[in-house]
Amino acid sequence: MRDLVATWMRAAERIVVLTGAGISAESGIPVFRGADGLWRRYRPEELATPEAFRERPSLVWEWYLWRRARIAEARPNAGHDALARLARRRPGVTLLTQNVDGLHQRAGTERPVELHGNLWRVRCAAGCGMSVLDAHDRPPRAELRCACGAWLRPGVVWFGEQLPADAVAAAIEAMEQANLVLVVGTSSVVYPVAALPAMAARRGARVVEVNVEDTPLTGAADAVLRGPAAAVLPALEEAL
Ligand code: BJW
Repeated sequence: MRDLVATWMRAAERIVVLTGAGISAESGIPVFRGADGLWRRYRPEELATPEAFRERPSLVWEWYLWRRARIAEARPNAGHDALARLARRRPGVTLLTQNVDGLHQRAGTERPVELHGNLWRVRCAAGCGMSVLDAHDRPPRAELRCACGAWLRPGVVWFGEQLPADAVAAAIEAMEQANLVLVVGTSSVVYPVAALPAMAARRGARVVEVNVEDTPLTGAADAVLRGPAAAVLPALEEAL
């Protein structure tokens, strides 16, 4: 199966890679869903909402600062590295990510399209326009209040919020032009991102899933590479 996918990739002029939390799993970053997805007794779905932040901003910040600390200690893994090399070697590769951890950038991928924001960004929760990217090598900002007095919030997309319009536009354009879509380490249950591969498939693109288990996308994929991204992606690169 891997050699067949490599053949498709060699022939594809435009490749879109769509990643989710699974690609960072082997860097030690917990995924959202499943047994490892819990933080204390909360499910991510209970914390990643504007309502949770309105009701308990300190608790939500505590979760994000805990995640920042884990991510700061983590390193990009062989899967991130393989994708960064792929994008450097092949001009027609676009990397879309749902991840907010910044590990693709740290692996050397320039400007991945961040569909759910970035956890190192903070912005004013009241929308005064303040938005800043904290440095990765410094401790997270202790001051969680904006100069206007409102709370600062993580610059990520919570349930019920719109995705950044420029990222969505870039993702749709890439999907419309793709010959092949590689969907890596996502449960494919969170919309609108979960609908993107089908958009490319309708226009004739091949869809390849890389995951350790079945997802709602699996049945519709043209090929499935079963296994951890940090092993599957370097092996695929070798076969190219
Ligand atoms: C490995 C591995 C290894 C493990 N190697 N693989 C249509 C239908 C139904 C519902 C909706 C719909 N449209 C919108 C909705 C509502 C909602 C939604 O989708 N709900 C569903 C859950 C039912 N969507 C939204 O609310 C979105 N907004 C929106 O649609 O706005 C519309 C609007 C219009 C007008 C006005 C206002 C609004 C926003 C969604 C935002 C999602 N945010 C989060 C949090 C981000 C910040 C943060 O990080 O804290 O994004 S939730 C969380 O899920 C995070 C992720 O990016 C996202 C996806 O998760 P992901 O990456 O797939 O991770 P997991 O854990 O689910 O899966 C990991 C996978 O890896 C698994 O498959 C493992 O097997 C695999 N794996 N190890 C390879 N080593």
